[in-house]
Amino acid sequence: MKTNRTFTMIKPDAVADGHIGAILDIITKNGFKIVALKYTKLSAEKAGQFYEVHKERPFYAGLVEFMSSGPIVAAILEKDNAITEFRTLIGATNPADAAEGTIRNLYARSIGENAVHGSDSDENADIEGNFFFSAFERF
Ligand code: DAT
Ligand code: MG
Repeated sequence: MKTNRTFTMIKPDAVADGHIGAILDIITKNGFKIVALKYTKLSAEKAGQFYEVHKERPFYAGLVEFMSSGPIVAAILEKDNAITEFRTLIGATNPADAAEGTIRNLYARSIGENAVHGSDSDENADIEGNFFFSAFERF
């Protein structure tokens, strides 16, 4: 298991709001190397699979609908201590609680439409990266 990688998505709100370039710029300026990158769109079925861990939560249906509502950017990022460093860079789930200058503070619309995803563990970073990328699409 690689402990220096995380997985991210720029979610449909931030793509629709025109923030792909700004967000990738923040990510790379903060020392993350992009080792896989894809512009794609999740079907409701795929979004449901990705967020399966939340399927009993009251927000699950809305989350699946939102995440399949438009294109996203998926990426695997590399940096020492990537999971923790990236969670710090994106800020709290609810942008109202996200620290100044974090990606969610700058670009999220709401707790549900919060601009970016970041893996919460090395194990999930592996699972999530494999969900989107084959061995030929990562470097
Ligand atoms: P995070 O994305 O910060 O890891 P999470 O894993 O708890 O947060 O939840 C996954 C996503 O589900 C989150 O990015 C947005 C949505 N979500 C979480 N809590 C929510 C809530 N209370 N209301 C609406 N959407 C919520
Ligand atoms: Mg999470």
